[in-house]
Amino acid sequence: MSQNEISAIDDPVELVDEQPDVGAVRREVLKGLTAATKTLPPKLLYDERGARLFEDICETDAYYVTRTELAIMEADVSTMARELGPHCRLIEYGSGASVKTRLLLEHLDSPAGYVPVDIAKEQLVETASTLSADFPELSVTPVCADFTSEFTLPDEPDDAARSVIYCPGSTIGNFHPPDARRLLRHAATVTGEDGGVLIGVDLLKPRDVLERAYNDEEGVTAAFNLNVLDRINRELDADFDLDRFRHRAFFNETDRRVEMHLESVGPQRVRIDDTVVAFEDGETIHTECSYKYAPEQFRALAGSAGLEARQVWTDPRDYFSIHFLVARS
Ligand code: AVI
Repeated sequence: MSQNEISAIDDPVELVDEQPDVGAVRREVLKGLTAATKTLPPKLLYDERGARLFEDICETDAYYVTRTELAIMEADVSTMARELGPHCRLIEYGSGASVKTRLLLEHLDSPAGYVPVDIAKEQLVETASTLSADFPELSVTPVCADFTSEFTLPDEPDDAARSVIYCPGSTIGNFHPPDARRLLRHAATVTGEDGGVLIGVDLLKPRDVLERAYNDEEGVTAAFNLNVLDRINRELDADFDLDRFRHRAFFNETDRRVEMHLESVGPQRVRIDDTVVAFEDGETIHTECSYKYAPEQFRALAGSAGLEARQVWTDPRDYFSIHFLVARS
C-alpha cells in the first residue's frame, strides 16, 4: 500500500495513512547517530513491537503513570465530559491502546467523531476497529502519522460543536519544552476559539519513585528501549549487537526530566548502510526525555502557547494531572 492515501481496511474504519517511510527513518537515524552527542528520536521506539512493549510497561508495578491517570479519569470523567460538551469531536494524539479514551467516549454527550492519531499503524488500526465496533454510532477515522510534523486531519463534521485534542499519558513530557510549546500552539490553532485541549501531564515527585518507574524489575522498559536497535537492524541495513548495549534511565534534576539511554558495553563499531558509527566504552545513545512538571510550570508553558486551564484534575498524591486547556481570553 502506498503512503499518503486513504485506504479501506477490511472493516468499517478508513485509515488516513501518512506513516513516515523508511527513507525518513534512515535520515533521522543517521543524523542522530553521527552527531557529537548521539541521540535517536523517541518516536522511533514505537514500531509494532515497541507499541506492545509500551502497553506492557503500563502494567508494571513501578510505572505509576497509567494507573494514576486512569484513577483520575474514573473519578472525574463525568465533569470532564461536561466541560467538553455535547457534539464534541475528539482528536487523540498518541492514541496507543486508547484505554482512557473508551471511558471518555462512554461519558461524552453525542460525540461528533473520534480521530485517533498514532505512528504505530498496526495497533492504531486494531484499536480503531475495536472502538468502531463497540461504538457503532460513532464515526472513527484513524490517522497514521507523526503528529509532530504536518499531517492531514479529516474535516470537522457539520454536526460537530467543537473539536478537542486529547493527549493523555503525558506524551507532552516526551518533548523538549520549546517543542512542547510549538505542539500546544499548533493544537490551539487546530481546535480554534471554541475548542480545547485535554492533556495529561506527569508531575515532579521524589527521585526514587521516578527512577523505579523507568527501571522496572521485570526489565520491560529495558526491552522497550533496546527494541529501537532491533528495529533499526530490521528496517535499515544495520548490525547492532543488542548484547553490547545496556538500558540506563535516571532523573536529571537540573532539567527536571527522566532520561533514557542505551550505553555501549565496551568500545565498538556499528554499521548502518554505508555508514560506520564508532562507540567508546560507556558512550550512550540518548533515546528519550520524559519531562516532569510542577503545576505552575505547566501552566506557564500552556500560557506561552496561548492556552489557559479551565480546569485541572489531580490524584490525592499529586503524582499526575489532567488539564482542560482553552484559548486564553
Ligand atoms: C509515552 N510516554 C509518556 C512514556 C513516558 O513515561 O515518558 C514513555 C515511556 N518510556 C519509558 N517508559 C515509558
